[in-house]
Amino acid sequence: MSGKPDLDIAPQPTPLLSERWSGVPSRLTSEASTARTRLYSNKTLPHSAPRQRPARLPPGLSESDFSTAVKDLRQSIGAENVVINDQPLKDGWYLEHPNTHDAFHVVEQEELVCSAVVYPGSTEEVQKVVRWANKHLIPIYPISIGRNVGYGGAAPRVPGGVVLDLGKRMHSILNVDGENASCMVEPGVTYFKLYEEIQNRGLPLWIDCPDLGGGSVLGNAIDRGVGYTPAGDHFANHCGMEIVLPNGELLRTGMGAIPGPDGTDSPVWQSFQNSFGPKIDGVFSQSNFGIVTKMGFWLLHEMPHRSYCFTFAQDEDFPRIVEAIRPLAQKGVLGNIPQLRHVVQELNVTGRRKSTFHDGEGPMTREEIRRAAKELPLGDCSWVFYGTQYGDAQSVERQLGVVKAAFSDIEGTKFWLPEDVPQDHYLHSRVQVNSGVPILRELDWLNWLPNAGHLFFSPITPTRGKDAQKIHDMIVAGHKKYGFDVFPTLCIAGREMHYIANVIFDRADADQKRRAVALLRELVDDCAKEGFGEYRTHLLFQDQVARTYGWGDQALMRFNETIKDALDPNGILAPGRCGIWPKRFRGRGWELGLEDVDMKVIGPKL
Ligand code: EUG
Repeated sequence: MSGKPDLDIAPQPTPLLSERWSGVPSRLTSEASTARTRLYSNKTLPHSAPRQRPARLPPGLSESDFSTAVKDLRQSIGAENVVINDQPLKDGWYLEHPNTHDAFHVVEQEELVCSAVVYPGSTEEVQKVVRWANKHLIPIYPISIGRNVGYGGAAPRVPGGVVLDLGKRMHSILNVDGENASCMVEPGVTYFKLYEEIQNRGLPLWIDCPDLGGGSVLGNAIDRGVGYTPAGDHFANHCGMEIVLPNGELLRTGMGAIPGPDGTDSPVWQSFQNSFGPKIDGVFSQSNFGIVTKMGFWLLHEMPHRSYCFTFAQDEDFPRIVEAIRPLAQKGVLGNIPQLRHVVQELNVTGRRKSTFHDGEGPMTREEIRRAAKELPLGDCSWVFYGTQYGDAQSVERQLGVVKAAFSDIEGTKFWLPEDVPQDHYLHSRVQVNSGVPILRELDWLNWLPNAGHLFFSPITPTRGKDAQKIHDMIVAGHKKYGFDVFPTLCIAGREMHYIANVIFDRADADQKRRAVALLRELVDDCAKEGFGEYRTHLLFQDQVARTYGWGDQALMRFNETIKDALDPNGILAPGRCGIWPKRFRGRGWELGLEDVDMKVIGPKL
């Protein structure tokens, strides 16, 4: 990059929730502006650069085909609701994020981009867009908010696809039912928005949120995301969906399939998850079979809670920690989905730069991590377990006794309560997230490197020391080979753990981007050889991951393709999402695999 970057780091307020559906609640304005200033101070890339190439067209369409199609759509849903993506691309940051491309691009910024963004204002308009896509054979890619960070953001899998940005005009909280402890939301409702609404109504209810609060409640659930209260499995806590099918028809799942009297909704839609016959909600998660326009969720009743952490002395304690956790989790002693983090996370969640601790290339050494950790509130340690117990004080005290006893055999273990650490320590952030308060703390990771982007590698490991160690060893070896720091966060349940390795790279460094891709490709492959797979992955790894689930000569994929072809014969809905290609695209060189590290062109290989 040449010249002086046009950095716009003047302290400028980030959009508020009261001004913009995707904005930040006023209680977080100062955190947001600090985060923005800090992130931008670590940026050397220009805010935006002139486009190197003409705007992308949908595959197979000429410029004039596309312009005819756009004219057609503008007439049907309003000219202002169809925007061509021909302006300079801006990566922005979490709260001012793009809906045109992947802000954390691991390929060239202009590669994984849409041709246009469309803003439907109602379910009927979503149906219109779907019928339009069928007529013109244009791939559409629905997003709710577009903050699927580390997994592809707002980008369509097929360059030149049309992004269907549902959130901008469909962000109503359709219902909050205090008696049923449930709600129904549209795609553009963020955790921030739902939380504020429940607070404003004075209801004694909790939501469950992930680590960052700006995502879509609906979008996160259908991507099968995780949160940290007792209702941390988001998809498992949904109740009822409304879906626009790829042919434009409308479907309701669960008890929503029973029409209420006089055109009303069934009164049990948010009370019972099933209908009669096959339970089909699952096929609309991590798929491209329909566009979810409404979704119900169960809420929790607020309750007293106590967050805490344990520190463990040795890296080698890892399998013993896992063994100690398993019975606690299976018996329900652990009230939530706790996190186990390596101590290096203590460093990067302070928002400091890696260069504070390490000179030059390559990952931090163990000695450097140890030296830096010594200066932090929890001191020199190896693993940190962040948990929360729920219930009245006496009950929490008893539960904590059981948890402490379980870890007592591991030498050097220390127990910490929020009052034992300074106000700015991460444990206070866990207090909030583990009681359903959406925040922004985890953004601090991205100050580790200049222009930081990140990718998640997210295998499922058994909650069993031996297997967890095996996966951890593969991840450590891979990171070493490709020169990345290992940032493991494990979200732990009784029988499995979501092992989340966050690969942080400098978006200005093409070689780092290439190495990040090579690392992910290799880890997906290594894990698959041992019978392990990922729960979720970035767009560009979805083909590879989907095909690791290949038991029975790709029986699962063939089943998914059968459904896809039946529901979407023209292949217009998010082709390639989760590795599922409609027959119009299938076997024509779109699929990406282990060998696709240099992805100069995302599209049919010649
Ligand atoms: C995290 C957890 C995830 C995920 C991405 C990030 C946590 C980061 C359990 O799933 O997919 C602190």
